[in-house]
Amino acid sequence: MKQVYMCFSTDILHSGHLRLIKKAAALGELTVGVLTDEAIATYKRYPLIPLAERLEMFADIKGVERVVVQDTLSYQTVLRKLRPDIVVHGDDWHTGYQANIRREVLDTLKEWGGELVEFPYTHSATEDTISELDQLLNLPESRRSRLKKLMSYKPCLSVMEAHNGLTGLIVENTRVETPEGVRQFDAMWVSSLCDSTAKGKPDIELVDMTSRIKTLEEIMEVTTKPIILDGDTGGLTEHFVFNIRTLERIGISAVIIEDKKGLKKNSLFGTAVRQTQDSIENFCEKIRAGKDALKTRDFMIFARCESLILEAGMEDALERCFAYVKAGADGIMIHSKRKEPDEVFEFCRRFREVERDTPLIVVPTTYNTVTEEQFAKAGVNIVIHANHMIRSAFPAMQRCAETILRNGRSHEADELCMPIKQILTLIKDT
Ligand code: SPV
Ligand code: MG
Repeated sequence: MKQVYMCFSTDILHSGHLRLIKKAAALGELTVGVLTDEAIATYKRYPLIPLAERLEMFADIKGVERVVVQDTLSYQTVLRKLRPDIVVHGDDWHTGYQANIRREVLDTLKEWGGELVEFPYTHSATEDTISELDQLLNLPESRRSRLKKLMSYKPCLSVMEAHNGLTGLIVENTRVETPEGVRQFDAMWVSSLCDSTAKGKPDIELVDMTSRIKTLEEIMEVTTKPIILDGDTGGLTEHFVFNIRTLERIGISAVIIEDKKGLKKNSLFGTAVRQTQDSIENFCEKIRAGKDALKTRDFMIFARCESLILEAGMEDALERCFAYVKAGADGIMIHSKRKEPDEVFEFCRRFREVERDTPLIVVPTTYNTVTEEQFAKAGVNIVIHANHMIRSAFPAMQRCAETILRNGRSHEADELCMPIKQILTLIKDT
């Protein structure tokens, strides 16, 4: 009897899948590979049904002899292990990122003379319903816990700034194909700088928590990816404990609070403006009070250290961060405004000598020649691109405004603008 292999990433079965399974089972003894949550999350949405349940689901289908876990998008490892005579797939993977995977399957099968059988892929109306089910991913319980899950899957997460519904949609939906596969952002950063700037206000904790939460709600309404909030200093501890519960309840995954006090100014001013660092004792007390106020284990408080920004030195940064971890911080964000990454790398190395697992976060706005891959090697777990949606939008909008003023009409600005047809259909369900 011929050995047949198929792999599935779907968590909701429809008649198209069942027909394909029936055809595959008719060719021989069918093994179904089930992709791990981790592998699925790297290229499309996070699965609604976890791996263990999906394994059971496929095992119960008539014609499926056995199920195995496939833990990468690439079939190579699993195929070399099983050496099937036939691999079955729908004929919808000739283009895009899947084309590389298909080519690799063909090359691997050649090693033992196996063959690829492709059946016509049939779109099912159920798939439209499934994409509506994606909305379940934005329920607070589901979204809140997903940052922690993603951190357990991936050594380093890529996080992008969003400051309203539209930028949230861009972070949610932007995908690029690279030779290594599809890339997308893992989560969103709701920056105090960008949230304030979008409202035409300075980044000095003037935009209050009620307004910050309105921004969060706007983003959350149209997206599903987890959110890290820039919580500035966290304010008074007595206020922080209330605010943090609100954030946890609405489905935010983490807040980052910085160890400054008094009138906060943006860190990228460095020592050019007066900024005061809080005492280790006070800041640890704030972290402890925040942790005590939480109701779930999913929500995280990350402590942000400003010692390097304020030129208080590496020893001060390390002493503080070790204390913050002891006080219960779920991770450390080390901030720097140097052009070179040296001090951040030194911090990571020395921090990791003591704290092997505590998540480390960096915000490489100034030292941005370093890639996420290089940060991952240095032990960093989250890279935040903190302000790039608003910084790219502003010059584009200003150029358009100037072009219209200069010409007394908008014709010359057309090339700077998205076509009307596209803006009309940019938002789904318009
Ligand atoms: C923000 O994005 O608001 C931050 C990061 O706090 S930074 O602007 O670099 O201080
Ligand atoms: Mg900020």
